[in-house]
Amino acid sequence: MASIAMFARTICKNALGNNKTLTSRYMQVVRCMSSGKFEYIITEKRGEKKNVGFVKLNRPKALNALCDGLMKEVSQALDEFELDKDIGCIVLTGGDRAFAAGADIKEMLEREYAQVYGGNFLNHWSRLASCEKPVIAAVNGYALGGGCEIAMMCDIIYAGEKAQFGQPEITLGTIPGAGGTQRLTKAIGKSKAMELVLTANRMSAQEAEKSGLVSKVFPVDEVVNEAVKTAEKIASFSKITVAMCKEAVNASYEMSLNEGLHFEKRTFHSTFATNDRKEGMTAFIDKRTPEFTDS
Ligand code: CO8
Repeated sequence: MASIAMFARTICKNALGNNKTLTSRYMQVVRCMSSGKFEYIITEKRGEKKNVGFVKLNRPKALNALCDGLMKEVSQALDEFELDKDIGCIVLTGGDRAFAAGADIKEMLEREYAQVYGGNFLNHWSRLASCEKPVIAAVNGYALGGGCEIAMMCDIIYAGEKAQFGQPEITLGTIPGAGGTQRLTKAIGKSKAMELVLTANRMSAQEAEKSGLVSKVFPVDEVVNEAVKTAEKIASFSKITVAMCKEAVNASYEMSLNEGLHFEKRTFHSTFATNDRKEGMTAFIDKRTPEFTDS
């Protein structure tokens, strides 16, 4: 393993010169690829064609509390799956009892203001939201605080029928810090978001589906398989078209209607520069299954 890492470092130096950020990110990927093992998560390739990147949060004794090491490993796994040309979609899940019970309170206890502000504490959590490939959250049990927030960073949320969502930070004398006041409000509207954030009440899977936070609810032991099935379907399409769809839907969060419609139209136009648009339409006319080449 040491020699693989040394070899990779030499390649990095040659290819990336003095770009320390890129070199360090690449080295993290190499380290985890060469060790093949994480402490707080389990990763696999799933699906019949092994085209689904699977990430399971695996810190069950602490109900998958999101300690710094765990979130760094999630980032590394995403880096790895993003670089992997075979992977078309990613599934993020936890355990039956907890998807994740929030940021690690024990780790946060002794932090001081200057330290968290100066170090931009937990800024790297946003890696999940910037993943270029679609991510489906398969949620069983508690998705609280940061747990609810990382589910909302995903593109689709499937929930087991006993899942519970909530933002209980107010009980700890703090507030949500990774989207609980922003993404949640956009997903379920002001009144429901206010109620969750101000009271720490939890929302059931059924209510979350009714409110639009979750797209489907399944029996507890089926939710992960259903998420993988959906991920396989997404992975069967052209990766370039999938990326464009994701980018366009996400743009609706950031732009006015007119700007968003313009962005959508131009992105639609740009699909005409791809081989996969031609292949998709030709296959329709020929009454056959398209063979996308991600080009
Ligand atoms: N952090 C650390 N440890 C935790 C956490 C947590 N968030 N949640 C549970 N644990 C630990 C418990 O301490 C306990 O450990 P131990 O056995 O060593 O005492 C173990 O997990 C089992 O927990 P419980 O005994 O409490 O299990 P219960 O079934 O009785 O209760 C609950 C389950 C209701 C989930 C309960 O554990 C709970 O309320 N947990 C805390 C939930 C919470 O408040 N979450 C919000 C945390 S703050 C946050 O997420 C802010 C995010 C900001 C992100 C900013 C990014 C930029």
